[in-house]
Amino acid sequence: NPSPDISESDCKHLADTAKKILNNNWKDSFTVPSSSQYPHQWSWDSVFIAMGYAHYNQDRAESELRHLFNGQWKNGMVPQIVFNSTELNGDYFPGYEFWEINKSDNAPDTVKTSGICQPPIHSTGVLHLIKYAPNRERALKFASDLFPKLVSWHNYLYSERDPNNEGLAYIRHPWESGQDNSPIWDSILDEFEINKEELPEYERKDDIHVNADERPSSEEYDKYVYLVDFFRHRNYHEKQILDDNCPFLVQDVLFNTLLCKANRDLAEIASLIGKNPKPFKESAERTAEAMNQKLWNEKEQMYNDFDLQTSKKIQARVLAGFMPLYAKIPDESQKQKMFDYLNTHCFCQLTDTCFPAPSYDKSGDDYSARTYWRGPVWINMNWLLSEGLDQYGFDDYVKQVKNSIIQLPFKSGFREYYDTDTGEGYGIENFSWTAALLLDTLY
Ligand code: 9WN
Repeated sequence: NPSPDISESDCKHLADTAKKILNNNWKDSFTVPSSSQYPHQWSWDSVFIAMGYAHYNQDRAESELRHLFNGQWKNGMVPQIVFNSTELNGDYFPGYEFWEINKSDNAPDTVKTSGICQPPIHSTGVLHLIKYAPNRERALKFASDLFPKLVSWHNYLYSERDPNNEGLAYIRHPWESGQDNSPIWDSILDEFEINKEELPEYERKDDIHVNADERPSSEEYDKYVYLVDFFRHRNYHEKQILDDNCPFLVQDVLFNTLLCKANRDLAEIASLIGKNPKPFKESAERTAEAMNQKLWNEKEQMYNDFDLQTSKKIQARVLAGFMPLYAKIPDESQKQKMFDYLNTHCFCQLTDTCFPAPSYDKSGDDYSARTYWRGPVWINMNWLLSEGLDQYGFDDYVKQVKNSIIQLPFKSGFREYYDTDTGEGYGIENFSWTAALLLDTLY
């Protein structure tokens, strides 16, 4: 129990509640992030969820990933959403019909998915399963079965999403980053004009169960929809999307960090199952090097995203800028600079009373304590941060971040995100990855 203020019996109770939440969100062969707000399967959520199950329900962990990969596209893309066929009319927009993925030759024949992806944390999830699942032999067999699909997913990112062969994959929609309305995207979204008449008619559903002021703005949603419309008009043809000047093309720090880590982990999986780890090690090194060359910002003491349309770094002081720690990308001098900035009032200093770590620098004018990816604490980001800091020996801060992972649900329930100062919970309740990552932290 890394949380000194919570008794063993309270921890046990908390873990039981977490398992109940996952159980309630389980839909026969996969887990929804939330039965009301997100009634389908989401890609990176499922990996975090499988990491929790790994400790106590190997069947479900495997089923979770297998179901997700059933929706893999023919070109290797693992889709952001695999739709729940029994909930096609549930409270989620954009639903399956809107994506029109059948326009693409690469879409799966029968499985219903969206037409974009999410951060590539899947190989990392599979290695986690091998490390922590009770039956290791079985986990290795599972990893062998999934191995070709993991390889084709990584290949997709390096072949389709890296036109200049830099070792960095681009994302083409804020939803692909997993951090939908992060301030990182402001400069790009403000820049591109859309003609309202050309925008397809749509109705948001994300504000039915959650307060609208905790969600992205309507201007942001217009841009999200515009981009989906842009892709479907081009039949999800990657070259066409590039040639027609897709207004959103970003080499994102978190996405590439997870790609680098996934390659390191796929190399380890390969060794364990008798395959050649070399190509994955090489890809990891290439990506790490490219991130240090292109995305490191010495002055800001963190990594920045790169906007491929303007050919400029995007200077936004987001927590995601510290994530390369997770893939051991920073060297000794970089890691110290990053930590010196992280450990300030901007992101919660060790001596502060707040809960680390807010998703955005608290000193920024546009910091918002309760708006989605513009300030609140997210448990998955805390989990990645604590794993990263741990590798560099920042033990005190690791303790504090892990403490947040436990204290926040203890105090405010299993919410989607939390207020760093008050610990109040926001977004939807009974959120799956909050439950799964709490379990992983407690096990
Ligand atoms: C769009 C499911 C997903 C998470 C994302 C989070 C949010 C979706 C939305 O919910 O995004 O993908 O509609 O708001 O930003 O990280 O995977 O939990």
